[in-house]
Amino acid sequence: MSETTEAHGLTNPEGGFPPPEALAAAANVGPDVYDRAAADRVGFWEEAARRLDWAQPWDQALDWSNPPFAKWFVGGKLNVAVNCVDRHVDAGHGDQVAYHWIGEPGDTRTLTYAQLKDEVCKAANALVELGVQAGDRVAIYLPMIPEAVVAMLACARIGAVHMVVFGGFSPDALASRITDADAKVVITADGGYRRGAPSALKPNVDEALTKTEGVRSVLVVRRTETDVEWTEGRDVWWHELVDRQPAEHEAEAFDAEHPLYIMYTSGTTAKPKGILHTTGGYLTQVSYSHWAVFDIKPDTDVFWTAADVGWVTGHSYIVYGPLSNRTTSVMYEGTPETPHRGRWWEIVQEYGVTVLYTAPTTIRTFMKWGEDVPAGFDLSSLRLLGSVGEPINPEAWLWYHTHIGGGRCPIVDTWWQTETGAHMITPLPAVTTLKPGSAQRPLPGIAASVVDEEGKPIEPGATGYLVLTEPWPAMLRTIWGDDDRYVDTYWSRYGQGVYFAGDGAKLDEDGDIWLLGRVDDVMNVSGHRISTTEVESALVSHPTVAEAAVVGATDPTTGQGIVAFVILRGDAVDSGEDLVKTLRQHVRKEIGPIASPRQIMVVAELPKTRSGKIMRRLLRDVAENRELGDVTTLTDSSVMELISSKLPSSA
Ligand code: 6R9
Repeated sequence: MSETTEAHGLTNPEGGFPPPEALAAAANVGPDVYDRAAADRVGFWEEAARRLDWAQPWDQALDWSNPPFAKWFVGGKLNVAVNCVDRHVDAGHGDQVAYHWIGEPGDTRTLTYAQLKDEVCKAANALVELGVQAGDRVAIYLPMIPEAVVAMLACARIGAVHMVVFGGFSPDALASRITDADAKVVITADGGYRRGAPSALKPNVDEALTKTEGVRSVLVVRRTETDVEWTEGRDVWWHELVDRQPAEHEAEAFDAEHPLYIMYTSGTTAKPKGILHTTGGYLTQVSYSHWAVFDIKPDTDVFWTAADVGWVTGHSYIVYGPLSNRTTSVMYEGTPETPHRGRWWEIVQEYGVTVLYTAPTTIRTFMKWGEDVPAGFDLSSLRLLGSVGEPINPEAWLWYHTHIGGGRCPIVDTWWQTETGAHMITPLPAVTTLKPGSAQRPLPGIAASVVDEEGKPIEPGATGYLVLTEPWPAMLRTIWGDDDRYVDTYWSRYGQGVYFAGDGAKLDEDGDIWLLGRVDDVMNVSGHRISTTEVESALVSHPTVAEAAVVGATDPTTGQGIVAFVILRGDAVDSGEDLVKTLRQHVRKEIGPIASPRQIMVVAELPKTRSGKIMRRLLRDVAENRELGDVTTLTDSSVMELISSKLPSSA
């Protein structure tokens, strides 16, 4: 924790970053919260659940009589859409902006809570007209436009289960998800804007539907005005069906354990897992964590989760968390470099964004572009920053803190998963003295531990596996249609009631948790366990490196050899062998000789999923000279061709 690095001219102070006084004085949550939650964990979550409107109170807060199948708020009933929209309108906040939406080409839309309510009611009526009933599955394959939020809430309102598929996924990926979830309706658009051009969606749906049966209707939003093929009797325009519906819809309250949505996460190899979330517990934890971790002030904050709704982060922190807390949010359709590299900072300046939440990969991209870009904008409205998706290396943390946060904004590094539904390990901005690179402590009400192979808690200073030792309200309830796989994947490794997260973690002397990436990203070099994250972090701490991806490739002598792919910063010169030597030495110095990469390759891009996770599996294929595996979940599949063509050894 004491390391101070000269790289990028940023320093990492010995004592960490204490909470800013003004923020702490006015914070939603103070230091007492941890003891309160520890004294009565379930009672703490009941208190959090009372932040919502229940049509019928629960009889039992937690039923854990049949682990790992949890039931929260048993007997309680509520409607998620009413909690996210109607109750704010009823309380006189109808004119408050729910979303400042910004299209990539520069078009904008403002949606107040009252307007959102009307749209959601109309869409709910439209789905009913299409024959959708409570419990039916509806696939949503949309760009980042307001209709994505409206469609999700309309489903929630009528008790239909939404299943959002990221717009960058292929027809095959869409088809297999539709089949697995047995969706009856698909909601899509003609296309969306990405990198300055319309990118088609409807043709992908048409193709997907040749590979799966059971879809009766396709509801199509017009966004790009591109021509689309039309299947009469199946396809319906959103503006024709939804716009003519009445803006009134009587919402029914659903059981706390009624399914809310399915979200597929890619497994490493096997078929994607449909993670099932339910109603009451999910909304409770998402709402509480959004309010506590981002210190949300509904009357003054402008909150921006710069992510896609096709990722769980979008579900929990673009839609359900912010709306349940009556937040004003920014929603942006496009990519950060369109039409210029200052687009995000222009948005922060124009809308006065106060809280920004994004992924380390994006922060490293901004580092690569240089601090002069954000320096050209007024970012003084920002008061708090968040990070999610991957371990954030200290360099990127410090850069974000200095060049985006102006040195005054705390950064909450939030560890969680599609499966956990909401934040699990995270600092609290008014309480925690921040350590760059560490997610630090479990959220109040969450029980976590770092254990060894046998499941015994490790000593401070050691490395092990992150586990969750008590059920939590927003936990997944099962894998859709596959209870056995649910039990096997998450709950079998350490026995009953212990959730295996699949992430490596280190405990420091203060008991703070440092996430080390997925366990399958741990390399074994001559019997030493080295995390890819550690080596990546060391590489990125060198002034010439913007981003790094590290994989372990089979090695005849050492078991695995470390292969690194690096992207240089904009102003760095690729001096060939000299640079490679310098970087090797740098890693040696930072971690030790054992971590020195066998091979270092300078590349222009890295293969990433939409949530910003590097697909190391594909890099491993390259490093081991294999045929590439499935590339359908990449944002840009041409990246792999570029990388392969650069490889001297892959010929
Ligand atoms: C929300 C989300 C989950 C995996 C998780 C871990 C990694 C997410 C992190 C983090 C370190 C953080 N991860 N946040 N690692 N620090 N703050 O990303 O969900 O797409 O399901 O991924 O992401 O490896 O296990 P999901």
